[in-house]
Amino acid sequence: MKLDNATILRLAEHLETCELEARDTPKITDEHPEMDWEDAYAIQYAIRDRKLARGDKVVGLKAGLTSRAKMKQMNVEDPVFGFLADSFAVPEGGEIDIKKLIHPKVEPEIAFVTKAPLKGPGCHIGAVLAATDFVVPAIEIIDSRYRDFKFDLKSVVADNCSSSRFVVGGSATPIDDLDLRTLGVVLEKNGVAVAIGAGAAVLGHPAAAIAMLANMLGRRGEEIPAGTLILSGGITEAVAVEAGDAVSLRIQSLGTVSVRFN
Ligand code: 0L1
Ligand code: MG
Repeated sequence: MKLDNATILRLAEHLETCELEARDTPKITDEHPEMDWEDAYAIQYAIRDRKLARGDKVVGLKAGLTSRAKMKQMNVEDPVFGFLADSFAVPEGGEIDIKKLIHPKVEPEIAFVTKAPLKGPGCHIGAVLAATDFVVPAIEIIDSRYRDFKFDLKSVVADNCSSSRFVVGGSATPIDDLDLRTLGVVLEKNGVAVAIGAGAAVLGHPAAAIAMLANMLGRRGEEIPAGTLILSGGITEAVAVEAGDAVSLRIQSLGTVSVRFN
């Protein structure tokens, strides 16, 4: 690690305050170019600790930047992971007050819920499929705290990978007879299709993102517990939204999920 503990805690407080007060900031590596990956995840975990201390619960995990479209949009090469707190959850069909966010974008995702723990290293797609209870369609709302979404990967990781809100659909689908790679995905904004894709856009198979996450956590001595909700990553590039927008996601065989911004 390159940063001392006081700096980690100060940066966590800074980024979380930006999140809670909906204001942006230059990326933190401008001030700390020496920051390494351990520092980046230490800041993210310190944000998580701040939320837990305030009574939030961690209800899930997310893999980010798992599709070529997202990597290209953000000009980065590697996936990342973050956590989901209960305060991020929005009910299906619910409304989000855009004044509480900075510059939100929506992403169409397949969310997994596990029925058995997953632990890397060595986790693979087969293990993920065996440990999956069901999948649900999900809209992730990302809202980078960095000005104009301009960042590098370490700054993104520290900022909990732009996590902001998420909405999951109400119908749980077991995966036994599904090929998640070929499921068609249509994201609509105000009734117009704005992004179209298929499950395979996420690392060739959305379960590969979950295996990657288990392996990344395994290197830290952590596992994915049974009963965890996991967003496997945006299938298309993220789409900007503004007040008045209604967003709806339809995933073949999995159903729909929607959210409005006011
Ligand atoms: O969920 C994601 O893929 C977000 C990763 C963080 C980068 C971004 O803000 O797009
Ligand atoms: Mg995402």
